[in-house]
Amino acid sequence: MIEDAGPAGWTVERAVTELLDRETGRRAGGRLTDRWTELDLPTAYRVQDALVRRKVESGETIVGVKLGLTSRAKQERMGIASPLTAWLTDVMVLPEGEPIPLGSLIHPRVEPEIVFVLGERLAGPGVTAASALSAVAAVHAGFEVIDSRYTDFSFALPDVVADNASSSRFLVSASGLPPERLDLAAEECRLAIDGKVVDRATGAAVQGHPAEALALAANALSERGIALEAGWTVLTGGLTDAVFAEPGRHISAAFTHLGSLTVTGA
Ligand code: OOG
Ligand code: MG
Repeated sequence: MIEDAGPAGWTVERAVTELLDRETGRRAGGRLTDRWTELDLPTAYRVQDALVRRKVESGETIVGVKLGLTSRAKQERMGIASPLTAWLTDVMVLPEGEPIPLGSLIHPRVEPEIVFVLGERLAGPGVTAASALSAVAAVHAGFEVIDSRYTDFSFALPDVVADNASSSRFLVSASGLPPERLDLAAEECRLAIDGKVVDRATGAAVQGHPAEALALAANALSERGIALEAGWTVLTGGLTDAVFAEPGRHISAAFTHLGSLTVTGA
């Protein structure tokens, strides 16, 4: 895409190149907004979309979307109160039992999430939690591995949106349950490090109910002409604060009904 450069020579494509270089070079760096002071939210989403377009051009496939900053625990830790959306691709899938590849990441952190797999296409606007949930085929336990391309995970909202919301890897439990069999607001998750529980939260932590987060994603994406497709995976956002992955550290999440998951850094 050719477009006018901003005052400091910034373009969407230049920002994409910078963020992808950091990812492949395993280097975190300063906030884009420190140097590209005009970077606003709509432009940041254009960076995010262009970034995933580059990944698709290099052979990756879009498999779903994620929400970020949907719980108070995450919002308070990151200092940003607005939820956001970002893209998931097939390369981000971490098969269950495989370690987190610390050698190819920058400073990965792990957070437990409630995950939806869609049975039907879901397009906003006007999506409610109830209509969102009726498009869900199965609910799974999940972990997201986030790996910000900013030093110390320090960013403003446009920075993290441009960086595809720190997305890096994710894993989803093998078996899911139909949503009607669950009370997702009450579903509890206990997060443990090496067997010791360090945090806990229920699904209500995510926008009151994870289906509210799904509706939020469908409605927000519709403003950019994007629908959620049948078969897509949706990460509804970290239930608790994230914990750092470290060599040999076992991080596990035990849910009331969704089962348990463990990941280990290696
Ligand atoms: C931004 C991504 C947030 C979540 O689940 O809240 C996110 C970050 O924390 O680096 O994925
Ligand atoms: Mg997340």
